[in-house]
Amino acid sequence: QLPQALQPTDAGVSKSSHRTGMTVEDLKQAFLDNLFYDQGKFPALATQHDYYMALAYAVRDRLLQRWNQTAATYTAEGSRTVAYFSAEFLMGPQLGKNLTSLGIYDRVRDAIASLDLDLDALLDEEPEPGLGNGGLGRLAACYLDSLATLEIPALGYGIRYEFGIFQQDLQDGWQVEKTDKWLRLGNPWEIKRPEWGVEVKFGGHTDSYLDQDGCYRVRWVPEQTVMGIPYDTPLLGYQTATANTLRLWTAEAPESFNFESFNSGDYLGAVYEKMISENISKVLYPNDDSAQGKRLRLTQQYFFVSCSLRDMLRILIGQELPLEKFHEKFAVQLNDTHPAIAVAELMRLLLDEHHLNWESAWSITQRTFAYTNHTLLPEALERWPIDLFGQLLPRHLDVIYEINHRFIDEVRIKFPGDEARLARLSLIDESGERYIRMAHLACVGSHTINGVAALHTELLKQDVLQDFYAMYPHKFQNKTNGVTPRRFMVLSNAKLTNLITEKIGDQWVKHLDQLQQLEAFADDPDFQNTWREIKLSCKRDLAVFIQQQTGIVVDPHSMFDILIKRFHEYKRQHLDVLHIITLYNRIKANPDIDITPRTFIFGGKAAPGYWMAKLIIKLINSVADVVNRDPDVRGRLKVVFMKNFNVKLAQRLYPAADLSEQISTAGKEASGTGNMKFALNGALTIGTLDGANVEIREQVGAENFFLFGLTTEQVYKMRAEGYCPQDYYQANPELRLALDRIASGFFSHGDTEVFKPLLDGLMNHDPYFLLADYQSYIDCQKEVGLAFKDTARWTRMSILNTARTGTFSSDRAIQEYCDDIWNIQPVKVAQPDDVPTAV
Ligand code: TH1
Repeated sequence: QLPQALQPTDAGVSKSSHRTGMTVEDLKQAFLDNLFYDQGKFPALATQHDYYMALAYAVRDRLLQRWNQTAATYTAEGSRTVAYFSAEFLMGPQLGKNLTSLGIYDRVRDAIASLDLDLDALLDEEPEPGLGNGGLGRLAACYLDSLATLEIPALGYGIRYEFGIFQQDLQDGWQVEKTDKWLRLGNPWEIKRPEWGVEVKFGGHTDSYLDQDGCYRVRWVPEQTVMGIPYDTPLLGYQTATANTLRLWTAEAPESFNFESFNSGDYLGAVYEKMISENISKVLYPNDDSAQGKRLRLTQQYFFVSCSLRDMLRILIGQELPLEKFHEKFAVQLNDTHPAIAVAELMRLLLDEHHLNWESAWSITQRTFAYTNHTLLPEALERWPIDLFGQLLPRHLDVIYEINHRFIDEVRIKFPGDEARLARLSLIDESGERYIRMAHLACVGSHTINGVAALHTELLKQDVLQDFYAMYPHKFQNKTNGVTPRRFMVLSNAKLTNLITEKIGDQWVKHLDQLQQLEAFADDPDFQNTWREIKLSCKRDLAVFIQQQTGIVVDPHSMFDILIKRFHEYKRQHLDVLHIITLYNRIKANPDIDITPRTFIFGGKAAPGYWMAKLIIKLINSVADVVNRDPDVRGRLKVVFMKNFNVKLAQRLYPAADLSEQISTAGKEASGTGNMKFALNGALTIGTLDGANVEIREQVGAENFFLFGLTTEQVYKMRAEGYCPQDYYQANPELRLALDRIASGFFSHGDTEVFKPLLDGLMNHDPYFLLADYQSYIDCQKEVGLAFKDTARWTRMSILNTARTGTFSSDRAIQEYCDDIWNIQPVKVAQPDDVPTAV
């Protein structure tokens, strides 16, 4: 029951007019009013973008009604809340998503059509909010969707980067980066909340003093202050009234900034400081699965974590709850170690600013945080040089030393006399230059540590975190990743969505396990036909788009064989290239050879400083140029590189895929989530036993999955025994021919230098075992080609993939986090219609 002061939330607000109404007429009127009053335009002057903005604001009004209702409910009930801390949120465009959540997609299409406008064109106007690199950021976005849909009170906390992930362009087949000016034309989904701005301090030194009670205390005397200003975006659950919040922080200079230098005539000095402050939230670091030991990166991490914890304290205190209840009010999830500094910051806030003793502060801290690890790659493990850390956060360095001191004592008791173990577990790496190990801070400061797929969690326990597993076995859990079917099916694949709903009703959208009911139709010829027609129609749509974007004509009847993800050697895009070259060589040797026609589609960005990854992109484009033009190929092979892969483009690709390439070296990909999106859309997977592929194969059945390659154990063993890629090159004529063709300059206008670093790497080290896995991959691809020709069999396999991947819904994942880690229950928010109307 809401207290009087909060009831109703919309007292005095105009209702059931076009401001919040849901009829086609209401929506049309809202759109026209917004065009006039918000955009200041009338149709003769309006751009497509004006129309997009007018529609976005109309939709936002409907969101705000639910958002206010949600906020009032949570406040009145003092609800326990999840705070998801992440340096990345790869949200994707919001307009279509919100139309789906509100259930007004078709009505809005009609309203827009009645004005002779095209909804698809307006949807296309929305710039992608690319505030993430890849899987990790997109996972955070899927989880926020599931939290709202499951009616769990939640806040996403992160950084409002002015420039998100760079835009990828191609010049002569090479990647070139352009800055991402996503905010240039304004962002209609966010609301700035300057009244909730907080101060964040950096630098300086610490000193000790005696307080009034004669207690010895430490105080931080910082050197620099910046303001964190929150921008809120409402996130509506799928056909619920729950609208949670994504709260992203922007850095600004404090209001009183450098008054002295200003008054002393140093105007430029003052402006310089303002500029420095604003740099903090300027740009997303464009590295996926690797750490950047830069001062600005640590500054970003501390900035958003400090802002968020202070914001949570404000909420706690606003609800008149004591500090001792912090962990009861909030469950904080650390999305990798990027926000792990939160452990030290919460300690500092509780100790220095709220004067709790160490034991109480530590107990609250440990009961607040849980840590998700997303990678086994050593280059991704974050470590900060002690000097850098101490300059920026001197007080936190003290706190970390004290945490470490107490932790090491604990280890000593559990493992007496084991000095080597102490060194391995220490929060400080002292093997050379001294570093702070952020994963260790996260492990010690959290009550739960989880991996993101079954295999990944096992490898964490045996390998990267084995000493922590020995110390705290009870802390370890697996939480296999999931993806939201709302965006990656309902919004992006309307045709398949409608077919499924016709067959099994509409409850599967929130209970994805119900897709199992499709199994009954897997062999039904009529259903198979419709299923195939839909896939073909999605492929036709993509073919049109490919031609618009690249000029390349592709055959929708060919197999669409798709590899889309960030470029990384461990993901082995170049293994796919070796397959293409092998097929091409076979055609050249025997032009009439019978092969299954394929369209190879690639997409993905390389980190700007990752030279080898950029070279692989160049290789794909070079091979594409030759293969696509060669008349001998007779269109049987096409190679397409779609530039600037992002959520928007992803939504066009998954529905049109026949084959999903998941070909990382076993033991390297923590989970993968693209693999789930493909399978859900009825693509078959060719993959290694890596990450969530293992569980996907278990679910869909081995006979509906194309498995190849070494297992993790075999990879480890081979590495230990000394792997010699040359042996494979010598022993395998087709492999040799493929590599020799690249080396000869065949794909590079005679240039024998350009791909040399790539080839030398493969021949001499091949740390990702491409040559070892080559033949197994080629053989498996042959099976794929044969299976595709048997359309009834392929269709059955496709249907079964969709039917059996319900468990990879992010709803399942989030429910597990709620039950096993956060201990949190849903809170019902009343639908607007149920809300008593204001008098
Ligand atoms: C990815 C993992 O590589 C991927 O396997 C997993 O599915 C995904 O996270 C979601 O769990 C990672 N992305 C990053 C990005 C950075 C650092 C580490 C990882 S792990 C910047």
